Amino acid sequence: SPDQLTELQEKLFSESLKKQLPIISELASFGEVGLEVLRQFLEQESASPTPAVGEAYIELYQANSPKFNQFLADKFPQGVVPLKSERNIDYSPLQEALVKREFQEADRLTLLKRCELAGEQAMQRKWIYFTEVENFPSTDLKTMDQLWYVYSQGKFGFSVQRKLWLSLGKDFPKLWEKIAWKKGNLWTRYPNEFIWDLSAPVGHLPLSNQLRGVREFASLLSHPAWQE
Ligand code: UYC
Repeated sequence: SPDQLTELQEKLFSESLKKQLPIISELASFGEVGLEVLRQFLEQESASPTPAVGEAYIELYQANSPKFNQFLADKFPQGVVPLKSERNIDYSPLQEALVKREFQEADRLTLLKRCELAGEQAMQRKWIYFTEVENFPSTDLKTMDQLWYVYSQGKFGFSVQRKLWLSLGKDFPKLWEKIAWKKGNLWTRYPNEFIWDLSAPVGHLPLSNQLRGVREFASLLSHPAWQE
């Protein structure tokens, strides 16, 4: 009913993130009128992309309506997260995979982009030295982190992993359990044992392979980007 719609609309603009997310999915289920509310929300809130803004974008994108697709193409051709890079790296494939909720592809691209950031040799070897991570520009790390965070209802991203790691006193074994990278003595096996959707524990994605030790990931979580 129109009353119900008005109530949802008011709530959407005033509530905390946790309460906004279910409202967004409810609005999307109303069809055209609900999507119109999400369109307005996106226009008004896009200056500060939050996971609620990301969720509204994804709902409009997935609605497959010519009208709203046109709106997105005109107003948000690159999504809601500014794709800033100091090394001229194109983050649009990552943004696209995340919007389509193709998390395994997004994870693969996130490793690829880290190799691109590290340079030619890392591109060849397909993994990264911790010393290379120290030289990553904050801008690029923040772009990747924000993409994951905004398009995952706030569940995924390096900064989410860092927060958990700090809350566990920088104890990696505890972190592995918490984000389901290890169960007891058993490493979670790539790729099939990882959870490639939003039912995963907070901080589960993106992955950092531990085959060559923890230093690369430790360097990533200690990067000055997260203290700015
Ligand atoms: N893998 O086990 N992983 C790979 C993870 C380990 C291994 C890729 C994460 C433990 C091998 C990704 C965990 C281990 C390969 C991840 C995990 C191990 C591989 C693809 C839990 C054995 C093939 C990208 C911590 C005991 C490597 C990449 C190759 C691949 C991620 C084995 C994203 C988070 C210690 C043998 N694993 N990895 O980096 O060179 O290759 O072909 O962490």
